Amino acid sequence: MKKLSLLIAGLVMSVSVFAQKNYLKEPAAAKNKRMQWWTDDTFGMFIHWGLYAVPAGEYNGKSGGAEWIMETHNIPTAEYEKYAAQFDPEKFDAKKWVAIAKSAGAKYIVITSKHHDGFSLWDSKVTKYDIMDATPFKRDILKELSEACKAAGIKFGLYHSIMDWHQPNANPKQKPDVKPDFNKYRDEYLKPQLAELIKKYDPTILWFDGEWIGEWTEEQGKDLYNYLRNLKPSLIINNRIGKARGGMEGMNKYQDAAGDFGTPEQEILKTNSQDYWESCMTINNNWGFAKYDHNWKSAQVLIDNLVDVAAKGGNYLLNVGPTAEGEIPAPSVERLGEMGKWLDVNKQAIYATKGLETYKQGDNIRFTKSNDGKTTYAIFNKADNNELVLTAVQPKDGSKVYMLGVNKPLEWTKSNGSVVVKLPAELPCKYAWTLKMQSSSDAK
Ligand code: H79
Repeated sequence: MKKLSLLIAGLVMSVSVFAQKNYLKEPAAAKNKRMQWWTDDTFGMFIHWGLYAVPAGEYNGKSGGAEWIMETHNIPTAEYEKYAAQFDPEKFDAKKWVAIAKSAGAKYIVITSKHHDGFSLWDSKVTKYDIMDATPFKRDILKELSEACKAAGIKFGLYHSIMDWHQPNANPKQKPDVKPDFNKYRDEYLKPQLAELIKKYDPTILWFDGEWIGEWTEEQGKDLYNYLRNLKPSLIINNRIGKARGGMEGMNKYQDAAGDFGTPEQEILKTNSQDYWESCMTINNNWGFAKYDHNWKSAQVLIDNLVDVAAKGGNYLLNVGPTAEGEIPAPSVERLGEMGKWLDVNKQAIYATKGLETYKQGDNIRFTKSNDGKTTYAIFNKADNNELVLTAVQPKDGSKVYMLGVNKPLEWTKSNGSVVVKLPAELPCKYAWTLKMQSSSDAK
């Protein structure tokens, strides 16, 4: 009898092991297909929101930190937990946030389900340290946002921190008298939370962070990657699920790493890359809301960045840090609005395009190409004498050259290897302009 039950148990185990697919061996063609929407979408909105919005970068009269404030000011857990009782964002309106993203031209959203502080923005069954049990707000933020995204045709993604300052088993500092058991945290907390998130909110992207802690290994990252893809095969997962990124530059420093894309943080790759990558950046200096931080990048800089990223073949994930009242700060909304207006005119040159090997000419011109390769776009933010001189990439002989947003084709001439395009007297937008032409055969 004992033997028989052992045999059955063995059989069940091998069947379930057998049913687990190894997604680390995914063929390139399958990966490319899975990544297609993400590459085509190019522009996403990152949202850092949690209890840290309450102190908003100030503790005991001292400024500093934002989403890292617990660490920056060494706030004891019992003290930090009290912010939960004050988290009551009455102005939170998921539809409004999604409308802001949409009118900015962002095609996907990535929001912090849990940042390093360990607080969960959804109704999690494995903890009371979440929006339903610990705050007076008692509304499931991820549920409202995921539904608003679905209704608006915006893809929904989640940022999730591996590092957790609140879980005693994950943080040696948390309770000095308790010996942390990281594997227990991983198996009984982290993984069940991620399974909950996939089941309840159907995210398209999982964006990990806080992977640099000593307890986490590439091996565990690979296991987690397979576990998650088996739960939802179409998931797109960043490279911070493992240990492969080389510092803030974000690209993998070794082959066969877990994860689908590189994650440069607060910087853009120096050149075009054929690997999948996404540059994440803040609009001011901080990710979470910080009341002292007024260092807003201009719309010009944000649009230049988006163009630069697209020309180098990447994605741009631009962050907002909403307030404890539930609002995206007005300076962010304004700039996102400018980006949206610009994209309305120039979207063809950004979405569903690829970067070129020759992705630039000087500082002021960037090139992209339609996915089918037939159309080349030259995007420029400065031109002298009402003309643009193209040397690095040129139109095919006989091609018409248009400016996006202008109906009539532009006059152009070619002499001594230079193409000179006469620009229209009236420009269709601010910040930067796009010339559209048929690709010449040497535009790689
Ligand atoms: O969520 C936002 C920030 O809170 C988080 N990432 C973005 C998306 C972030 N965490 N830390 N940092 C940013 C900066 C930390 C850098 C370091 Fe390191 C961690 C220095 C040493 C350990 C980076 C990771 C460089 C080496 C490992």
